[in-house]
Amino acid sequence: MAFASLYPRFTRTRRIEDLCGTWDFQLDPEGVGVAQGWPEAGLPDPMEVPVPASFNDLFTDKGIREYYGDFWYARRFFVPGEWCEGNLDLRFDAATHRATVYVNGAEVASHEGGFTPFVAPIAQVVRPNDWNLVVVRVSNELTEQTIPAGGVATMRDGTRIAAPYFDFFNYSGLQRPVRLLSTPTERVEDLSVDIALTGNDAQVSYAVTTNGSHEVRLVVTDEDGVEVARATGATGTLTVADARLWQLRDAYLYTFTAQIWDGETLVDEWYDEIGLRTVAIEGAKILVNGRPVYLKGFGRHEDSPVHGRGFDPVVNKRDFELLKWMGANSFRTSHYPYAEEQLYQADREGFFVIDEVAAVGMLRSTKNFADAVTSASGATYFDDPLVHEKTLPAHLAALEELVQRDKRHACVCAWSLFNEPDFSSENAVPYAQKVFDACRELDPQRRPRSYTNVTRCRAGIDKCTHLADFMMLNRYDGWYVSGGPRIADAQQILIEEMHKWEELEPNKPFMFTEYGTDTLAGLHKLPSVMWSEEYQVEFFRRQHEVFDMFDWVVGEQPWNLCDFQTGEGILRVDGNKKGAFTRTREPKAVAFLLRDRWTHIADYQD
Ligand code: GCB
Repeated sequence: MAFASLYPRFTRTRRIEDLCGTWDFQLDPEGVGVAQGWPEAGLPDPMEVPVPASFNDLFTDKGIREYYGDFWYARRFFVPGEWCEGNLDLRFDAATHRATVYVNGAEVASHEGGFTPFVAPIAQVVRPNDWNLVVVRVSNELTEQTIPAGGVATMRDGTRIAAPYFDFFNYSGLQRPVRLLSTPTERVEDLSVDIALTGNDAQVSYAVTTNGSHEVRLVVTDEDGVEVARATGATGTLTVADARLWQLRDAYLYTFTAQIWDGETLVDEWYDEIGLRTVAIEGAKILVNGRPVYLKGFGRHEDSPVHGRGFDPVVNKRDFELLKWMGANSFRTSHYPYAEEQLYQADREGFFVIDEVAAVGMLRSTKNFADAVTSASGATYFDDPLVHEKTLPAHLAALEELVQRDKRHACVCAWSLFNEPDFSSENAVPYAQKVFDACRELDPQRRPRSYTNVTRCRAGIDKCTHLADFMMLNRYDGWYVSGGPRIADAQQILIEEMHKWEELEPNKPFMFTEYGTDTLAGLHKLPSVMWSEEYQVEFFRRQHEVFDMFDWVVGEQPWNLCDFQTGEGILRVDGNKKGAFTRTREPKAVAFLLRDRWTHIADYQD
């Protein structure tokens, strides 16, 4: 698993073939693919699709858009003979939500979880210097025992459609790049770093994992390619003297190259770009390099027209430009691990990323946004023994893959272990404790851990707040609670709750990780009414007044950067409209309000 999480790098010893492009695609509603020999023969009646992309919005057919079940991808790929001397792997950056991979008919990998990478070792089954067939069976089904959680609705004619427990469309498919990787037999499989600062120097303790026993070296170069430190041995500490630190919105990255040497012969090398910084919590402050920060940014989605959740570097670039224009310095990867390229971009741009595992929907409800305020059924998610037996292992596995993949990123400054879980029951505590403990064990940098607290579990109801190193609140007072003419009440409700938090969790940093109102771009009203741009502006002004009353509020990330696609329903008009920008990335009035506010709040508060 460790090797799978290393981002593919072309080096003196490693080769990459990009397998993005046109693939065959076929739905399998009856689940007959295996019995009919699709893994060996390929797909009998395929359509063409681009990879990476979500398949849902490519076609004009509603049945395809809403399709729920197994679906298949296939393509041929050429394997250069000289690549067959060492390891050969197919790397899938993401297959949503689970996949089984066959090469030339042989099953070579299967993977659960739609937002983290995995590899299929294929050296034993390929024909060198020839064309080979890869066939992938993917499923987009979800249950209460999967991460994320969801259900299914069966129509009278037997058609099944997704009933996700979350407020975003269940986009699926091969949504991120696929690559063929050639690496030496003996190779670097993992690198961990932990950073401490002493005076102007950075001490980096590191661990390189290889699958062999030859000598390991770690070489560090600066952005000009000048060597600044090196060490020999699989584990150790090295010092970067006079280190230029990675700072919020002022990034600097060193290249760490892990090598294996056999005497004078280079066996393998792999590199990563790593920022030197520390993150800590001290009292009610979040510190980066020992300095208190104020976080400004958004909860986001990987979502855009036609591509769905398909990897899109153009949209990602635009989103970073919007964030910078507004004076933002952070975002949360709501509600799943984002493409690795986004994190590398955040590393380079100096953004503080709250990295979220896809543990969303742990609330007994098929519409968590509607039932988020009060429990509709009374039963809580964590009262079900199956959740502890089956969901917990899936959650821990998803967390392990996330931390393993993202542990070296300077931008990843905190982990979000759940989004809006129903922590109103004592039965949630042992579950949450295990997830928090696992995170601490897995992360060599011991970054702060948290989860977003849902309105339903306001101050005093949530049983797990003691576990969080800092608290993240998602609040919609003024929208789902006391909206419209009651907005002044909403503000009081929030102030009262904040005073309660002050008593319950004194000396702990808090931030708002969601607040917002659905707003139809272009709808104007004087005086404001719900759904108008003016109402969104008024709501934000009032929220900010409350945040500014409490100096232990150390950040604000409204919901959402952009409008995004969701399942259909009477509360959604072609998706969720809480964006500061439309789905096509045009600003609503509130974007200017945020820009004005955030360009006047310093990243560092010292
Ligand atoms: C929430 C969820 C988010 C929803 C949002 C909303 O609390 O975390 O996924 O989209 O509310 O707009 O209702």
